[in-house]
Amino acid sequence: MKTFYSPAHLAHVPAEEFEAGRLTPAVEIPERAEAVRARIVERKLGEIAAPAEFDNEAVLRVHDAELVGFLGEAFEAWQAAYGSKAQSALPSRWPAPGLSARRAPDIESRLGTFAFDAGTPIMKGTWQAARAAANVALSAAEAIRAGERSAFALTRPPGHHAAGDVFGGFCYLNNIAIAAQYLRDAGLKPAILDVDYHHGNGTQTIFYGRDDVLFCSLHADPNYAFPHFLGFADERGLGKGEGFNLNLPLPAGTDWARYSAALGEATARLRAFAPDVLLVSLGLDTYIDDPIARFRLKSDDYLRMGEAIAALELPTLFVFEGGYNVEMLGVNAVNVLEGFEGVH
Ligand code: FKS
Ligand code: ZN
Repeated sequence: MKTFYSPAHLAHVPAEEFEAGRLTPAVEIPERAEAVRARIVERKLGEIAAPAEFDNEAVLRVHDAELVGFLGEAFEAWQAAYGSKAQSALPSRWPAPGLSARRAPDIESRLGTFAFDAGTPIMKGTWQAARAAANVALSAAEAIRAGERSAFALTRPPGHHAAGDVFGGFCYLNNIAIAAQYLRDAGLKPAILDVDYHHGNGTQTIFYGRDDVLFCSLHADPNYAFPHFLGFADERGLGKGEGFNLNLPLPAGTDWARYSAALGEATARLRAFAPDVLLVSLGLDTYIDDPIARFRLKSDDYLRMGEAIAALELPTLFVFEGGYNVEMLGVNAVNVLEGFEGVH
């Protein structure tokens, strides 16, 4: 399987996020993608290619120009306001209902109109990294469009929490949604399977009113897990999109027995949709020893996951999302890809 990867992610180095009333060390760090890259080399999974340059058009099919413009200029505005020692722009105020987002007069207020949490810093290299990740996803999508059976977009920063007009959850641009829309615009019928531990609220929102892109997600129940405000089972799509969004929230402690049953439900829905192409939001934070999550999948289970995805017999684009046990991240990610390829 061919992997697409850009070193631009190395310049995006979050230090801290704000949660539970305090700053905690960032977990979405460059070592993550490097661990996966090293394992791909070690296992000789296939070529690792640099992405092509895509212009903003494909990004703007999914994201509002206001968000894209803001992400491109936010860090400079932040430094202009707070000085060159202020290395991370994080919001501290939000226009909750009743307040006017339109009036945000300064950079910190503007940050709060575009970000939905305080865990997604904008640094000097963030925009370049996010934009390169979109190119990585688009290059992998183009490989599939041109006839490849599979491809892996080793994207970082991740994407599935970013919606058309908002960023957050370590995500700035929704890489998988941009890739899915690109394939849709090429005349294909895409379906998205999200196996990250966290619900892909951004991807859900982007396609919520549509019947031409199916979104299926297995994730930790938002009653106890991020993103908290979306991902419930009764969210089934809106208007003609009704029935084209499938959420399968799962309890804390979910192991492979429980998980694979839910995966069976998702694959049944995917089969019924009869897509031309499958895109997988590949998060490995379902792992038993993930530091921020509460599922109990083991490394060998990821081989079975890859096999279950391969059984759909579709051209498949894997897009990297979360997973924070850096030591096992490479093994777990590549196990899905090798399970898919039938190597084990
Ligand atoms: C838990 C703090 C939760 C935010 C978690 C974001 C998860 C991001 C992700 C992605 F794939 F996007 F990377 N903070 N103690 O894993 O879903
Ligand atoms: Zn996650």
